[in-house]
Amino acid sequence: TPGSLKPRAPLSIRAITLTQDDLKKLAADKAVDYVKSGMVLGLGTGSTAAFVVSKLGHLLSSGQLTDIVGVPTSKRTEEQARSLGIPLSVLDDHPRLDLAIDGADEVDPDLNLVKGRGGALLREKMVEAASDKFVVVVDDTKLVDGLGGSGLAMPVEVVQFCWKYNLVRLRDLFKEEGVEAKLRLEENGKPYVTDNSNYIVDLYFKTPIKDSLAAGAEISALEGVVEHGLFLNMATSVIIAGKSGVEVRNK
Ligand code: ABF
Repeated sequence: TPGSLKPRAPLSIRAITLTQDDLKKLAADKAVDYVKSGMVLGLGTGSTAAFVVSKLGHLLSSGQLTDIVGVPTSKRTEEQARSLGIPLSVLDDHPRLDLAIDGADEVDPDLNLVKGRGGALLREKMVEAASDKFVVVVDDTKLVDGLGGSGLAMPVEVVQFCWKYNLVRLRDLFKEEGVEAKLRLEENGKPYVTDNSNYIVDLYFKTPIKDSLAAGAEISALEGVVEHGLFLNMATSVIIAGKSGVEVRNK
C-alpha cells in the first residue's frame, strides 16, 4: 500500500568541477568536429592544441578519419603527431591547407589574438596564414577586452644578432604605454631559443594596446624582428570553453 512506501532519500548530486584542462579538452573536441577525411591540417602548439592532436590520432587509429595530412607548427607538435601515427608534411609540399586548429594566449572581442607564449609563433603564423580556415581553441580565461590586456607576455621573435639592440628599440616603440621588454630565458638562465634558432623578446603592456594593427606594423618594420605574436584578422572561428558550456564565435 502507498502508506508502506518508505520516503526516498534525496538524490545527492555532487557538483562536477571542471578543471582548466577539462575545458581545453572540451574546446579541442569541438574543433575536431570541423575535420573531415582527406583534409590537409595545420597542427597547433601548446596544451590545448595537444588535445586536438591526440584526438586526431585516436580518430585516425580507430578508422573514423582517413587520409589526413598534418603540417605541424613546432618540433614539439611534430613529435607528438609522429608518435600517434599522423602523416606529416610541410608548407613547401602543401602550400595551401584546408584547416588549422591552434590555441591562443589572448582573444579580443574581434577575434584578434596574442599567440606565441609557447614560443612557436613564427611557424604558427606561417601555417595559419596558409590555411583556408583557422579555428582557435581556448578556455575562457583567454578572453580579454583588448590585446595585451592580460598583463602577460606578447612575444616578438628576433634574430640572435644584437638582440639587445632590438629589445631597446621595442621598448622605445611603446614608451607611452610603459611597456616592459624582457629577453625570454630558460629555467637555467640561458636565452630561450626558438625552433628557428632565434630569441624571443617578451613585451609586457601596462594597458591594452590601443591600435594593434599599427603596433603590429611598427614591430614588423624593425630590421632583425622575425615575427610578432599579434595574430590580427586571421581566426575564422574561436571555440571558447567555459564552466557554462562551449561557445563558438565566427568571424
Ligand atoms: C600556442 O600555444 C600558442 O600560440 C600559445 O602561445 C599557446 C597557448 O597554449 P595553451 O593552449 O597551453 O594555453 O597555441
